[in-house]
Amino acid sequence: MLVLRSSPASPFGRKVKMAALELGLMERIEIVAADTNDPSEPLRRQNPLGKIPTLVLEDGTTLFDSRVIVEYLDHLAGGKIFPAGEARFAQLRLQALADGIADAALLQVYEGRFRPEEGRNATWLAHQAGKVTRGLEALEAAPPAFPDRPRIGEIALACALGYLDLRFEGKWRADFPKLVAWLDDFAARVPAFEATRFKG
Ligand SMILES: N[C@@H](CCC(=O)N[C@@H](CS)C(=O)NCC(=O)O)C(=O)O
Repeated sequence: MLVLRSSPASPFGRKVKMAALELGLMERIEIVAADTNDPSEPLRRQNPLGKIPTLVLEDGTTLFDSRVIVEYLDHLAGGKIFPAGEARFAQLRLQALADGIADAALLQVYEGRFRPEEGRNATWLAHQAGKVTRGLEALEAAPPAFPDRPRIGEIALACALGYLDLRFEGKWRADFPKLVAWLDDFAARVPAFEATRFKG
């Protein structure tokens, strides 16, 4: 079995789980929850960065981060969610943008979690929020069309939007109606999205 160290709320862990479901690999993966704040967590030996998702292979080799893991899973499945040729770069770019939105959102969450209120930096929070807003504006201007099966860029985007719903009470929805419609369509066509939703 492959072991995925993750947590239910992680947008990057969700991306890996959705990719595994889409690729038909979920039966080969055991998900073991990781506490990234626990200094005694084996995760810190599995991934010196102490980050999730981290994938432990059968021979003990570990793979991180999520972009490497999804490429590995796609390789195991014979190449389904990373298209060939020019289309590959459009998907990699979309994944980078979606992951960047999730990263900037996560950093805002961490600012609230790790810093006492009086130490929080409003300028830095606004800097991160700007990345999310500009990313969503770019996507709203041209929501990515996707064919019958989602590819890695679209999977990453759904996870980033799902994370904004989870941690920011879906406030983005008021300003980005085309992306709301895009996510509704994605959720209707890709059961793996609902199957990996964290409701807590
Ligand atoms: N670029 C990484 C980002 C992973 C990441 O930021 N994971 C968060 C949880 S969603 C984490 O492990 N945070 C704990 C920490 O930074 O110590 C990826 O794509 O996997």
